[in-house]
Amino acid sequence: MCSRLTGMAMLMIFGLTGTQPARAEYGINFPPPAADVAQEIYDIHMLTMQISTFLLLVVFSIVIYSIYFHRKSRGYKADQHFHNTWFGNWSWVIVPALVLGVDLTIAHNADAVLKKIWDVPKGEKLMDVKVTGHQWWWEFDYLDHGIKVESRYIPKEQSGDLYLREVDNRLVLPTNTKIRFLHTSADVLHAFWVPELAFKKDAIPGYVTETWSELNREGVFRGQCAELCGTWHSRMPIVVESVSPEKFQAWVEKQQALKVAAAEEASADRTWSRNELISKGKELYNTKCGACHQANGMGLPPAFPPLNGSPLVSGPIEAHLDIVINGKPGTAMQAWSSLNDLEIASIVTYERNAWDNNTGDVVQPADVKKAR
Ligand code: HEC
Ligand SMILES: [Cu+2]
Repeated sequence: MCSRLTGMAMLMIFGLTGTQPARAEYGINFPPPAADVAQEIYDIHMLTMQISTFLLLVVFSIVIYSIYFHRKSRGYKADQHFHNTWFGNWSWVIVPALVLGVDLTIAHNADAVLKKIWDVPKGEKLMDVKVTGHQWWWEFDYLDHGIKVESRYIPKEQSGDLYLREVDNRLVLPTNTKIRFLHTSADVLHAFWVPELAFKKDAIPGYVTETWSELNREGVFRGQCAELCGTWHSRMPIVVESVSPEKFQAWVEKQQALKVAAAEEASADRTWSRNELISKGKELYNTKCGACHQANGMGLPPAFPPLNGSPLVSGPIEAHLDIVINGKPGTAMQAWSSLNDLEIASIVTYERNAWDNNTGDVVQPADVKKAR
């Protein structure tokens, strides 16, 4: 706390002496922006800090001076005629007018920058990225490239110092490219927030809203879900990896190749062994389902039911496939139909054989295809 206060005092003092963003090194200012509009926000922040620091110094100097020199023990007699002087009369108007002038200066700047942020450039093609918030992970659809990225936090054992700040798959974006973000949510309110990109935007179920940004430097920028969205709101970090357009193109090609390979692997002609399905299924279950149903299958009742010992999971395969493929409307159990046949087959096989669920059942991709 103490070092924080010292840091803040330093920030205020240094805030007065320069306009370069070097103060970020103190670690308590905004992170250095990575987009022009973000820089403008940063500049407004610094302007405001400088004005308020200046006013603070003026006011406190007068207060401290008065307390010391005008104290009773010194025999100070209060001026009985101040209000009859010209300044005594007019200061009540002049001072508020000056303060209002300062306020309006800040407001005018802020308004101009806000307009820039909210007005997505018209008349040119922007790169489109659809950002969908889920409990509790992010889905990024690169609409122009046919790529989907699922981004989830990494557990403490693997993330070390970056706990709740690192993800398995980053949002890779090119520099010097205008990008339009389309925000929506699959369940409850979330908010996409990466300070270096300039904006914070709510993800609202049933609505699509847009923002835009243009990165001006490479780097790794970390943000968070900024709308309380349930138990693991804290497990929704966002990591943007900003790379040159050439590196981005190479990344896109690699993702597209991976997608083709996965689709080929999943094609229903192949019959998989029980062990193959279980080991694939375990990994998929732990990343995609474990947040709610837990790695040990015990869920978190009453919100999230256990799958261990669940009559549905050890009952007919059709009903099990049905809830996984179609979800259960009105609950947190979403439809997982975007997973391919092999993925669903392995997860379902795993659930039917994991923990105490020794059904011995094997579900093949062909069964999933039929159930869709
Ligand atoms: C965001 C939380 C969440 C995630 C993630 C999730 N589920 Fe669920 N799941 C639920 C909830 C809530 C229910 C209970 C729905 C209801 O009210 O019947 C449920 C129910 C189920 C059931 C039925 C259990 C029973 O006994 O009725 C199965 C099977 C199931 N989920 C499988 C999965 C699989 C497979 C995945 C991953 C691909 C998954 N779930 C991911 C929340 C989740
Ligand atoms: Cu969230």
